[in-house]
Amino acid sequence: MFGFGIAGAIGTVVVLGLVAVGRAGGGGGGGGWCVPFEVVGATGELWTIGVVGSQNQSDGPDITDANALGLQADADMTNGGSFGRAVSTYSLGTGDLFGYSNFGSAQADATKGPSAFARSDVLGTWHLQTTASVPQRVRLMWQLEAAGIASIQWTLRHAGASQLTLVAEDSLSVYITPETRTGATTVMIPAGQFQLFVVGTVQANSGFTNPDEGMYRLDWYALCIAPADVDGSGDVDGGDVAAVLAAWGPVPAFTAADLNQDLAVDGMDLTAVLAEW
Ligand SMILES: [Ca+2]
Ligand SMILES: [Ca+2]
Repeated sequence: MFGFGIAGAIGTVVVLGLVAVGRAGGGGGGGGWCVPFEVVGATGELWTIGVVGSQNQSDGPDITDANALGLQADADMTNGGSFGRAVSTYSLGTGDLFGYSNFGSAQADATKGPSAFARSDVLGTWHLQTTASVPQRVRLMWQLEAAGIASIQWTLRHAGASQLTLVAEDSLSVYITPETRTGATTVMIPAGQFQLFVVGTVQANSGFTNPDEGMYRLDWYALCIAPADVDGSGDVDGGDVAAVLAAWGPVPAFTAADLNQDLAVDGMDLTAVLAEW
């Protein structure tokens, strides 16, 4: 399932003399440090257009609008002999780790008629709450895929008292040529609320030179790791001490070496790393 090395990134973490995590083996109740987020709300739209034009395009679009996120939006129609199909769906998992997955596709089959068009979109914000009341280190991992005429983007922001602050983001847009993009980052985040924003679109058109099918997909995961594992290597060792020393002084929010998130990397952070060696 995790084709981009989650298990390898986690490995086994030893803290305070206890074997704390053995996620790759899957046994013993699993868990890791925590599941970083829980969903406290969602707003947005998930909708599709499956249009099927007649020869003279006199048939207008047929829109399926599923405002209640969590429902699958699906349009599948034939009209005037043409055929278009679009679908967008998403799922959330909060078992061993927090996961979000979104898929959209569009097909327009010219063999069944002229000028078929289909489109699928997602525009949503998921409101997340950290499950811990103290700063925690979170490993973010994602994979983006797109083909045809498609784009997909995610953005994670911290909801501060007066503003939203970017934590991490990535996007992928393609024209015809399929692409896959994977990424990972380790961030130290304060307790509180966050927003996961996702926007994606895909379309297909059989009446022109555009491809008659397309897709986008986003798989996004977040999990807690050892707070002192500054570089996300799976161990707390000299590499983490070096990372703390390299970042010494005032730092911006979410800096990996700022364990207590007081916007400074100093002796308190170094002490915290040494305590979890
Ligand atoms: Ca480390
Ligand atoms: Ca600090």
